[in-house]
Amino acid sequence: MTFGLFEDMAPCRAQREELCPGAVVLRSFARVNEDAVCEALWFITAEAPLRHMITPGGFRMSVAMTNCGSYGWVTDRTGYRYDQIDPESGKPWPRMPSAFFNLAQDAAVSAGFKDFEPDACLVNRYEAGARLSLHQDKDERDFSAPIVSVSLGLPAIFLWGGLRREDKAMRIPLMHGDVMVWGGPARLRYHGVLPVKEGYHPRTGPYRINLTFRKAR
Ligand code: MD3
Ligand code: FE
Repeated sequence: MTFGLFEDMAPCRAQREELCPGAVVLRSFARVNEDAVCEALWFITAEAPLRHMITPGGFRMSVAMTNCGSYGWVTDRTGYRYDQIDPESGKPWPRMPSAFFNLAQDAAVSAGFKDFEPDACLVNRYEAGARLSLHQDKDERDFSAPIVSVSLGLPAIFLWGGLRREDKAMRIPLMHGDVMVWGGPARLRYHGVLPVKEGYHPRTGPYRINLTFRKAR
C-alpha cells in the first residue's frame, strides 16, 4: 500500500523550471502538504479577514488581502508599508503556521537559498476578474533574501517582466500547488497577474489564492 502512495508523491517535487538566474518554478511543490496548508489558511482568514485595501491613489484593489507572521503588507491612502498590527483589528497578525514556514523554507532550499527565515506572509485572494498590474516589490528592507510564492486554487497567468516597466513580459501559467522562488538578480523584476478566469477549484472554490513569503525586516 505505502509503495503505491510514495510512487504517486515522488514526482511532485521533481519538476523544476529555471526561468533565469535566481528565479525557479517548482511545479506542484505545495501539493505534498496541501491539506495542512489549506487548513491553516482558513484559520488565518477567520482571525484576520481578507479585505480589499485602498491604494495611495485611492483605488480599491481587486485582489483581497490579509497577512500572517510578524509583519503584514498593507496599503492605504498614506502609502505602502509593513506593519506588525492589522489596521482592521488593531491586533497583531496571526502567527505564521509551521506548515507555511516549512513550505517556504523547503522551497527556498530547493532553489538554492539556505537560511531563508520569512517574517511576513501576504495572502492574496483573486476572484474572477481580479488582477495585479505590473509592479516591483520594493517595500522590504533587504533585497538579498528571496521571495517564495505559492499558488493555490484556480489557475492564473503570471506576467514576468524585466527590470524596467517597459520590458516585454513573459506569460507563465500557474496552477494549484506551483511554487516560485525569486532571488538574486530576479528579485527586482517587474511582475503581475492577468485577470483570473471564472472557475471552481475543489480546494478554494471560486478563487485563486497566492501566498508570498518574505523577509520584511
Ligand atoms: C517576482 N503577487 O504579492 S506571486 C505580490 O500571484 C505579488 O499574487 C503575485 O506579486 C500573485 O507582490 C505574484 C510571484 C512573485 C512574487 C514576488 C516577486 C513574483 C515576484 C518579486 C520579485 C519578482
Ligand atoms: Fe509582487
